[in-house]
Amino acid sequence: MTSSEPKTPYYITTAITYPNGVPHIGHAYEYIATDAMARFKRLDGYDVMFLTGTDEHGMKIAQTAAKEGITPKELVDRNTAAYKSAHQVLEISYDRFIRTTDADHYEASQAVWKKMEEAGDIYLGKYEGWYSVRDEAYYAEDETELREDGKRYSIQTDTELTWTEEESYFFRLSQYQDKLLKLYEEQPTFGAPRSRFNEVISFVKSGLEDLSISRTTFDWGVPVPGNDKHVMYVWVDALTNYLTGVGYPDTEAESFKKYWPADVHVIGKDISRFHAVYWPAFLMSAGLELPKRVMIHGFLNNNGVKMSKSLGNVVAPTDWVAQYGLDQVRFFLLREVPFGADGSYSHDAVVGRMNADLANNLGNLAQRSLSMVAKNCEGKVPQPGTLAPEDHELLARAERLLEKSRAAYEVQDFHGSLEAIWTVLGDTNAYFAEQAPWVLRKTDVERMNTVLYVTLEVLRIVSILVQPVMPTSAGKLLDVLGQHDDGARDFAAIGTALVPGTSLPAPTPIFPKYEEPAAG
Ligand code: ME8
Repeated sequence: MTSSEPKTPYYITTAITYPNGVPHIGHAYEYIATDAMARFKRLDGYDVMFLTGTDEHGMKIAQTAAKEGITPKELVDRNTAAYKSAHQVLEISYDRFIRTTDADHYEASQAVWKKMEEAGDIYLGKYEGWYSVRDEAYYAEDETELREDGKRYSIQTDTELTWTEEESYFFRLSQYQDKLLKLYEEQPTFGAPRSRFNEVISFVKSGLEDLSISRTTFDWGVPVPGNDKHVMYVWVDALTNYLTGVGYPDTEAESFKKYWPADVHVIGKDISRFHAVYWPAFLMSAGLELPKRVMIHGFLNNNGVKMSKSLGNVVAPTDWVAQYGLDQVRFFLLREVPFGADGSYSHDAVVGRMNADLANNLGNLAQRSLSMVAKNCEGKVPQPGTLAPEDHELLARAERLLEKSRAAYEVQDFHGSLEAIWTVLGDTNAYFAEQAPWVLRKTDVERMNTVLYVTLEVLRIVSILVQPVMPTSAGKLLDVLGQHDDGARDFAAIGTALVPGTSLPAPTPIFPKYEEPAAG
């Protein structure tokens, strides 16, 4: 792509987190994956807009604040600061951090509401059900039980329920069943991975009821236009963040025209229904284009056990970064688990990846080859002789990694891209051992130069391609390979080659082995 051509826009989002607690490794997983995707597209020449943020309204926030004896605004100000600082520690390269309490977001949410109302999809009705005052939540009949005292209780929270009828606005979701099924048929990759998307499709096929979209029992939310007694159901306002982030309701704004519809919403499996059912229905109703893809990732568990405060096994991402290093954590999370699947983490699994994949296969190869260049080639990229078939073969395999990674990232298969890269690193380690340049040093200097050149070339391509996952370490590797941030690190540079004679800085080890701290 030449610089005169406009870049292709690419709009990617994370879910916006509820700031009623502090960030854990599951949130970090989603941020890091989305960040890797955004960085990949930037390096591949796209004009990327990356949105993340916090979902600050709703009953949960209001309740947590009440428990702590502070206002909801005080609570979200405090906790959102913790999320922002986690983003900083994790080097999340977002373009905007949206808070749903931002003024422009109120405007966007009310505009979407009005559009849905104009379309005839919103009506005032009555919400009836078993209501827990303590939980401020309704429960379905099968979530309740009648006990010996003649009263009904929530099975989940053990709270007493009363039959309640509340005025509520409804969205005519029932009218969207056929339209949604048509969407899923016409765009089979609207939701991914397929197994998770199939669950959504079955849910829609089983029939849709109209959705209650306002509340009157608390006021921490976006007021419903024209009726201040109601605030919007938090999901209506939360989903709208994706529009606010690019300038809605100003549909003529440059950012809106450029970036909407979003290329991909990255979310976890617990919120697929909101994103793949309610959200497209709201957008169809408001006459707006639909996102191209909803990528549903799995959940991370601690040693196979669900993270929970009561078990005390919740990992703070900042603790992990302090213990293992940021790029090590980023690499582990994206390499270990295929993105759509559930995954487990443990100390041993992280250390295994750090020592085998990073310290040995990549770090050690770089250190050994660059030290030889420093000692035997005056610290300059050596001049290769005629390439042997095995040299051509290895270089071709490394060059093919760009296409393989593009195909993998297109479907958020970070694991697949890294696996392919590490396979080539394995081949390169075997090549290095077989060619034994330290022996050639005495027998055939030209061949030694060729072997070192080919090895550095593979390292250059690999370093360029792992930048989205490990920005700092890949940058250091590119530094010691003499590749500066002047275009030489972009994917377009993969088709170029190291220039023999280029002076290289003294090599420094980049991926240390993890050593267990001494006991006691
Ligand atoms: O759902 N492993 O916010 P949230 C992996 N505000 N991902 C996890 C996880 C785990 N153990 N736990 C949570 C909300 N997540 C709404 C979103 S979007 C318009 C509104 C993921 O703070 C979860 O699936 O509960 C979601 O994608 C994100 O973290 C935020 O979760």
